[in-house]
Amino acid sequence: LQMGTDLRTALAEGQLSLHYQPILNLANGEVFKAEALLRWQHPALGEIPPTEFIPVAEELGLIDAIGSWVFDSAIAAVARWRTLWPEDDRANCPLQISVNASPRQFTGGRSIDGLLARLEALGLPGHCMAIEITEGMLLDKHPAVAAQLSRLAAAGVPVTIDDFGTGYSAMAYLKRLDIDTLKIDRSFIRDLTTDPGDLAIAEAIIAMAHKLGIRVVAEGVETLEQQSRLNDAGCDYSQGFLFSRPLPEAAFFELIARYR
Ligand code: G
Ligand code: G
Ligand code: NA
Ligand code: MN
Repeated sequence: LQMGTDLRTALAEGQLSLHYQPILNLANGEVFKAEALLRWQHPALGEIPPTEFIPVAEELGLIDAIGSWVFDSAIAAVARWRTLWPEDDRANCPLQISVNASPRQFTGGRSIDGLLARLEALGLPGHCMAIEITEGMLLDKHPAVAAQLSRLAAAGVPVTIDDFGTGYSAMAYLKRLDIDTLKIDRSFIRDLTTDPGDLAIAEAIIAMAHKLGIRVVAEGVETLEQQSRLNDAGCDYSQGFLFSRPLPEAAFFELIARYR
């Protein structure tokens, strides 16, 4: 597989980068959260989307190395922000960057160990990071997943369920596991203002989450109408092209400096 060979080179030669998509706090208009999204600039083929190369990385056993690189790079970005804006020191954690994790990273890899060690080395509290996983990972009945989630919770690293509402899993895990945030999948947000069914689902997710002490991010918010409906429904955070596309670090820092 050519892509596998290229991916090894990409990691070694710095062709990977992270973009950051801000997550807006609807209650106060501030931005203290963002999602890190992996980008690969291939020297010959141009940008290759993560939906194409992440599955290859998983198959070839490269995902742990790439995942560790993602964790380290996201933590380094928080540390740089702290250096650039030393006055912005809310409890030592001026920014929370959430990173997507693949199942493999929870069931045998070393990247969770690496993440916790790196946070400690830089003196950053756990909530400077958050980990996004999908419901499917909780279905696998891997005892390793629950154990890793407990370790993250003990270290103060919040866990987000990504693409919430699209999986097949039962929701019992929501009270069993220490889940910080649900991210409503963007398929429910797209037609929110015209499809009463989508609005009902979003409202029900928000109400249920809040009763369980869980926060809610709406993903894929593209219009003001969607955002104000979500705000009316009590949604905590908005992420989507309306506020900002995923941005390179410098542009991301410039943008969020104006929202705090
Ligand atoms: O940014 P974009 O919409 O192209 O992302 C597409 C998909 O790739 C998303 O589902 C996202 O979760 C996944 N993805 C992006 N970055 C990472 C990453 O660092 N690790 C993993 N495992 N998945 C990622
Ligand atoms: O699967 P995951 O939720 O991690 O994927 C996040 C992806 O969603 C990112 O690749 C990002 O580019 C994309 N995304 C973020 N906001 C929007 C939006 O408002 N509209 C659309 N269509 N995609 C979005
Ligand atoms: Na995600
Ligand atoms: Mn999603």
